[in-house]
Amino acid sequence: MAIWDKWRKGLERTRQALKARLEDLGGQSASRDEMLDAVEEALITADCGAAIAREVRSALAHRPIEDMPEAFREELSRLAGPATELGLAQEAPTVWLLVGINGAGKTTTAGKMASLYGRMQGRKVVLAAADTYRAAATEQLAIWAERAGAELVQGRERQDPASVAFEAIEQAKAHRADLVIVDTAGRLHNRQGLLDELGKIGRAAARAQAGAPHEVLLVVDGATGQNALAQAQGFLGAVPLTGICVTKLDGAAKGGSLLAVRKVLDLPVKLVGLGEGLEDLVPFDPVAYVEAMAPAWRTSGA
Ligand SMILES: Nc1nc2c(ncn2[C@@H]2O[C@H](COP(=O)(O)OP(=O)(O)O)[C@@H](O)[C@H]2O)c(=O)[nH]1
Ligand SMILES: [Mg+2]
Repeated sequence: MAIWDKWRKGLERTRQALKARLEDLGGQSASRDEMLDAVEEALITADCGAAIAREVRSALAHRPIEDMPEAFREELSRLAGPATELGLAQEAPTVWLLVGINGAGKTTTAGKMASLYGRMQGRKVVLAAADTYRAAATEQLAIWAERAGAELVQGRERQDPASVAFEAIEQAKAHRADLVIVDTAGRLHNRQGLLDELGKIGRAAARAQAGAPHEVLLVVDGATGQNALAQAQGFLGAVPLTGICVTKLDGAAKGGSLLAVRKVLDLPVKLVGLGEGLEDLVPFDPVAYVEAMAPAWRTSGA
């Protein structure tokens, strides 16, 4: 499937939700206030959250009615931020760390990333299974490694996750691999325990390779809407994050949550998950995001 079709299909439900609220406005020759109300409600329906909905509303309030559909898209684009590449090491291997709560989609994303940046772009990838608390977590990553054609470094059960990350980087150097993607655990006995562990993994990576980790991506579940925001806030300021991966944008009509998460973290969205398959992870593209999400609607002035 072409990338554009993936975006459209993934954001189908969100687009329909926005459309249901916006598309009749032209025919009814709605007043400015009715239109602004509809825009605000539509954005809340798509889980952008009240702050973003108000922000877009006030930006549109001064525009001529006939410009509103275009201004709506412009605002969403501005809020989505620019497309940003993932950071690379000057000298291989590059190390990328995935963090986030249980079920957010870290392991799946690690596997999809190995396919996207490995097999599809010709890089040699090592996947590090640093979630050593559950045997099933390593098995799940092993299946992805197989599918993506990547090497897997797995720890013994209960092995210190930081030492698994360290060994994976050492193996990548020995095997002349380009990229190490570290999958981590999402749940520990408490939040501080998790954050301490992630900090320790980061320091182990830095000992093994200069400048590592070159990315620390927070993986958040976009299908949980405003809960994604709470997930993000839990990590805010605790781990030095460099970017966001929003998964499951296809899962519900809550694609606007991406905007809310970006705003609260003030970090670039770098990747999005648009489905469960190996090829359903794509680099974030704000133009495709807005085009796929914003329905075509006209105003009586247009
Ligand atoms: N529909 C959809 N499902 C996803 C996506 N990413 C992950 N999932 C599903 O989310 C569930 C949890 O993913 P997992 O990678 O195990 O989460 P982890 O606990 O953070 O490692 C799995 O059933 C995945 O198939 C996505 O982009 N779209
Ligand atoms: Mg996992």
